[in-house]
Amino acid sequence: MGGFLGSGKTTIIKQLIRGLVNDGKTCAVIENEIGDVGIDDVLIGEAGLTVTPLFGGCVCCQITGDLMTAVHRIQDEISPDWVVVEMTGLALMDSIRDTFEEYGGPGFKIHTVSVVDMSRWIHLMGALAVVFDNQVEGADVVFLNKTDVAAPVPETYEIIGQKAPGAVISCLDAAKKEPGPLWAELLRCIGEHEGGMKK
Ligand SMILES: Nc1nc2c(ncn2[C@@H]2O[C@H](COP(=O)(O)OP(=O)(O)OP(=O)(O)O)[C@@H](O)[C@H]2O)c(=O)[nH]1
Ligand SMILES: [Mg+2]
Repeated sequence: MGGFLGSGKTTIIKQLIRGLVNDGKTCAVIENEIGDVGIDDVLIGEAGLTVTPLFGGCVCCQITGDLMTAVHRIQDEISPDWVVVEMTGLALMDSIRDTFEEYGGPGFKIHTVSVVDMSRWIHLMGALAVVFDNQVEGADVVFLNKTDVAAPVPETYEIIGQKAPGAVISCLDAAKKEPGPLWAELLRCIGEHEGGMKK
């Protein structure tokens, strides 16, 4: 899961893993070290999750090293149904996807999710166009988050849709959303994206 700093990735991941665990699935979470809101110990204890902090900050620079090592270790040691990776806010989606495709190995299925902060996206798109565009372009699913602060308008879908052709776009206010619906919504979006690719 990628998306700019503070867009709501950790908030969404916390909701997703609660829903996922309620659904009887196992998961591991890989967190970057940037950001002051982590996946808290209480949640980890409750859900039986493993969090592997990556050394250093920028996943882009380290992706061929630490990240894949962490993913393989998790696969070997606990073999969860899902591995959820929170990328740093500046990570580029296409380099992450390429690396997972190259080093992930057989049986490894990748779903890329980009979180866009509705309260700041227009500003970010102007000021950090390269990062913004790359994070959205490479996504299978785009979550428009913080819709309680700024609701998307038809032009929002048009612009994001042009930047992310083929991505399934879904609206959230992750701070409020119940865990079950958010996990179900992600599965729905992934299914819709895969269905679209087969056509
Ligand atoms: N109003 C509102 N606030 C939200 C929503 N989702 C997340 N937030 C808040 O946004 C802030 C940042 O959320 P995080 O989940 O830490 O964002 P992040 O993308 O993980 O941040 P970094 O890891 O630092 O890049 C927190 O104060 C959240 O409570 C939302 O849907 N609406
Ligand atoms: Mg975070």
